[in-house]
Amino acid sequence: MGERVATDVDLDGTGLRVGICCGRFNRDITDRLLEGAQRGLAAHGVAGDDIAVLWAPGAYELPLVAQALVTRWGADAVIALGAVIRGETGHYDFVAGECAAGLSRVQLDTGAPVVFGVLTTENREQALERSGDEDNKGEEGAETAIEMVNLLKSLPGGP
Ligand code: INI
Repeated sequence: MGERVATDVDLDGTGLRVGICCGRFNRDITDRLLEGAQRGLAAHGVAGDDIAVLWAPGAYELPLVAQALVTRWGADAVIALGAVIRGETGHYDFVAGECAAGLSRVQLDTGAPVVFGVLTTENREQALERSGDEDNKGEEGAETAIEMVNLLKSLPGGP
């Protein structure tokens, strides 16, 4: 789990609906991120029935799926999981950049937090390191999703 400064962060996920969209590209890595995200959500009280998992071809498609999870399934937050590895693609910058920009747009357009759990690494080894038991960006993403929903709920007029 990544290092966080201790604050009064609310990580109670009870009753939250969380969508997870995963890229099948580099699936050995994204499977590990998904396991981490599910572990993190369960640890903070999100019920299995309140989690939807959708698989897209690759990271480039994740923004559209994230949008559908919010607008059509009613997700309170979405965790987007993917792995874009520079050494293995000539169009790394396009795939990673459009994925990041699209996910950001979805969260601003819908008002629902969309977590960027997409690994963008130089090589496979780095991607494995960031999807392991100690350091897992999927698990970290689960906490970010819950924290953001609760943060927004705490504001007057929040969801
Ligand atoms: N998609 C990924 O998720 N990771 C990659 O590393 C990757 N590479 O290497 O190209 C990748 N490409 C596929 C892309 O996301 C789309 O699925 C495809 O371009 C069709 O739109």
